[in-house]
Amino acid sequence: MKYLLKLSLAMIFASFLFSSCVTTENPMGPEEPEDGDDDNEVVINTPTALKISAIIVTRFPATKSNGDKWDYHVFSSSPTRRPDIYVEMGKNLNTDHVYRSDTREDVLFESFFSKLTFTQPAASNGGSLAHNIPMNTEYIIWAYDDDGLSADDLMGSVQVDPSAYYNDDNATFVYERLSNGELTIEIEGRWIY
Ligand SMILES: [Ca+2]
Ligand SMILES: [Ca+2]
Repeated sequence: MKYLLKLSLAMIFASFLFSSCVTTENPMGPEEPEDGDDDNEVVINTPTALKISAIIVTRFPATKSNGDKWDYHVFSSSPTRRPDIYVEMGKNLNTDHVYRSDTREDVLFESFFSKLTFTQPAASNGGSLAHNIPMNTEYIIWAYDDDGLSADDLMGSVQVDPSAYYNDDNATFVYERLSNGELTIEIEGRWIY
């Protein structure tokens, strides 16, 4: 009886040693690759910024809000009455703009597919594209009619909100159509991760 008790105690002790050996070995040992599971896991990346490379005007109001053509000319049919369009981008009207485009004179959209694509600055101090807009930051793009010596006419504006465009899909390219009233502006760019 005493012998059996000793034997069973010894076996319990041995199995305890064995199990403690097994449990302490795994965390110390090298990580074994798990087959299958890792291959199916999709890691959703979060962009740090939206890099805008082009601003494209696809629609603009035909007249000022009072019904007048954008520019005055003694002859009502003169093509110079059409707007001379440029765009600006910034956080708000009162801070420095990160981009001011060149101007397209006396713009007429010939068809539904007509558009103005802006990528170049007006001058060396006009900022530049591409420009990174950090996530959780909202920018505004204004469209103006360039009136030279007098104050330019504001044609409209749209808001750019990168966080609203990302769909947790690890996308590379961004193409968004932004509308406000009769102004439609499309932005082209890519996500920065
Ligand atoms: Ca004007
Ligand atoms: Ca004009």
